[in-house]
Amino acid sequence: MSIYPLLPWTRAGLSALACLATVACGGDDEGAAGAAAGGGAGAGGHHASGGSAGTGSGGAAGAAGGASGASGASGAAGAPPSGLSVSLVEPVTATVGKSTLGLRIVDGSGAPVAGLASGIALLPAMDMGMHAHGAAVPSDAVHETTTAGTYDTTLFFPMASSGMGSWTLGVAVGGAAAAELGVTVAEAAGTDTTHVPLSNASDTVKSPMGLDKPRNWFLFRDVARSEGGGVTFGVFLATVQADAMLWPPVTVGLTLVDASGAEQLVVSSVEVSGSADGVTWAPMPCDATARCQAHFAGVSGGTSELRVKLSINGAPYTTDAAAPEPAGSNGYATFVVTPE
Ligand SMILES: [Cu+2]
Repeated sequence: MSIYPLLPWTRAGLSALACLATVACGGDDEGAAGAAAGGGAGAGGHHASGGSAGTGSGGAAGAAGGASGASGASGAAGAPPSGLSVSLVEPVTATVGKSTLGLRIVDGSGAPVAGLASGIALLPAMDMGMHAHGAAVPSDAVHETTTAGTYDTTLFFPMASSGMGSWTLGVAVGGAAAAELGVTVAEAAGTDTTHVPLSNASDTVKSPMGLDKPRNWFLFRDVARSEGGGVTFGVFLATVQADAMLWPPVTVGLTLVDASGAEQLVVSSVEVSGSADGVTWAPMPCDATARCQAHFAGVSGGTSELRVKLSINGAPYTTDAAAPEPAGSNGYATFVVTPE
């Protein structure tokens, strides 16, 4: 608890931001964040691994150094203007799952500062007392709006603020820490599924207690639209790196490192497929921002269940980390979907 306030912008934070900029970072796993259907069914699972020893934060701090390097792009943003002030645009409506938060950035004289989008890095962090963890940040998370000095940011939160933990959003501009903002993340409304973790027993990370446990790969609901006589459904795919603070988007080439910075896993293939009936499966191709989607013809515009399978490097990932059961339901994520 006491070490936490130092985390985001000291060792772990700054190198983590470097990782975000280059995408080449790796992962440990944190909190078995449950499959959060709205209404809060998901929060409990995450805490099941809580109550752990106080080593989590320290481990996080040590981790991040690893596989950054590369990418001159982040440096191109240059030095941040000095005296920047960053605040959240009200009202703040963050919920579990996909959320958009507005940032307002002004200079020392209070004038809006435009043109910063490519240099803004986000580091969401949840302080859970004995340990801390992050949330998923897409590579295209930040978009400048038409209102000068304001930026929309898209984040995917795995759990809600509660008595068990609170969220902050670290913001860096041009590689320098600019703000650490408190954010209240509410449970999602309704009954739609916000995200589902899948895992494979052979892909493990150290828990804060030092135990090997399956790494979570999260499918976050991204889009669900009624159109063309069916439903277009898409997920955003992220995983968790060894320090638990970084939840990188999953694309081919992603390198995951352990807490010492040693390479653990390189993503060489990502296969996502979906099914409305559990019988017929169709590819859900993933793009460069780790969005994977497909159109499901004939699915009604009402609430339905869509199933999504994930394979990484040819290995199936399941709801219980075990091999898929031929007649069971562990081989895919199930999303309750009410399309827009
Ligand atoms: Cu948490």
